[in-house]
Amino acid sequence: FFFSSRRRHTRFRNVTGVQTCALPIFRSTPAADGCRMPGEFEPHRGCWMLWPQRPDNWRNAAQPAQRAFAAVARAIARFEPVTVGVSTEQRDVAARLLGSRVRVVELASDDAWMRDVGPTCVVTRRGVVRGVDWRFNAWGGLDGGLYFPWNRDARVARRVLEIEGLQRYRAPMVCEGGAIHSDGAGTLLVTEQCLLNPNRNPTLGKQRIENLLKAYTGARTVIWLGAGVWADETSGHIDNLACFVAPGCVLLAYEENRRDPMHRISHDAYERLLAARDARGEHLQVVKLPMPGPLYMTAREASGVQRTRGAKRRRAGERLAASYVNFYLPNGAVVMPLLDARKDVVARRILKRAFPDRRIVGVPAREILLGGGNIHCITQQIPLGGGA
Ligand code: KQY
Repeated sequence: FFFSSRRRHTRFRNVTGVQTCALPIFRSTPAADGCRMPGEFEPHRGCWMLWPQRPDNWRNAAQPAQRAFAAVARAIARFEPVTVGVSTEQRDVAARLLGSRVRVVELASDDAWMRDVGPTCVVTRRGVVRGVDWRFNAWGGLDGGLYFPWNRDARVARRVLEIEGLQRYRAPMVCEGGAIHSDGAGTLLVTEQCLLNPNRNPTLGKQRIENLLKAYTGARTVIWLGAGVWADETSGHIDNLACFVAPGCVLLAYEENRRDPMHRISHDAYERLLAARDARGEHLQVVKLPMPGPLYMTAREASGVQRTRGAKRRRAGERLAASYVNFYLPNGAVVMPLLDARKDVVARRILKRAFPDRRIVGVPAREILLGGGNIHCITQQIPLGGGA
């Protein structure tokens, strides 16, 4: 290790009454240190989110999105501690909407996608939690990225780890938390569309990317799916397409309508999953989760989003990348997006069957979808771990 004691803090700062410390960075990798990336379904210490405010991504000065984010935070806070990072100017608004059960800390960001800008946590064999800080380029940098600049987002993972008092690995590749799902037992699920996209790591080939993913998550097997959800502006994040229920079982967003361009994507993913073996050498059970919609942005919704040169333009009639796979798993529950009254009930029933011991809590999520993601994308868990 680069250092040996957690007490060797280098500096202290205050964030809304939270004392934080910048811990030295590890020069080794999580894999070399015997770490693994837990599944999201494993116990959590808590959940982190960010507060939406940019008017060129969220309509009507972000007010409807803020209400939706607050509903998600309050739903999760029934099951585990939630911290929301907010800008100084939004602190009071956020605190009022989030209520007393949610911790609010000042934290600068460019938008509100904690899954992608927050740390990916790993645990050592002794159960000590550490964080991986990936390089971030706003889902594609100057080649199709969603906004510019993104320098505040790029610092979020580090700040979260400082506030949590967790040690950090700095990964030498662009990646987002929503681009990987772990089964906690050595298997990673990813899409080629995202991780092999030249707008992420143009100088790295597939084998090098796979090796880096393994080095920084402790995974031994990477299962590559092809494309992500149709019209997904993240270049096809896995977290909108498929996720693990437990080792050996995957939920897949599946579009049955053969005339929908999403059908071919779902079916390709289904076949790849059936053919795959996980890190234990086992085949996977694949559960199909129907998709909402198709859903489109209305003219009224698009007109509420400010047009700027620094952010992707929102257009009326655009297909929305809606998926019920984009849920969050707090301790003892599933917080799922409600997106389409005709399909929500079926999705809820399938989720209940997949997670019989968890409460299923639905939260209206169209406002989050309008910003380009959903409940999973705006949350990031800190695993409980189990060590000293
Ligand atoms: O899929 C995610 N993990 C994040 C979605 C980000 C969308 C940005 N507009």
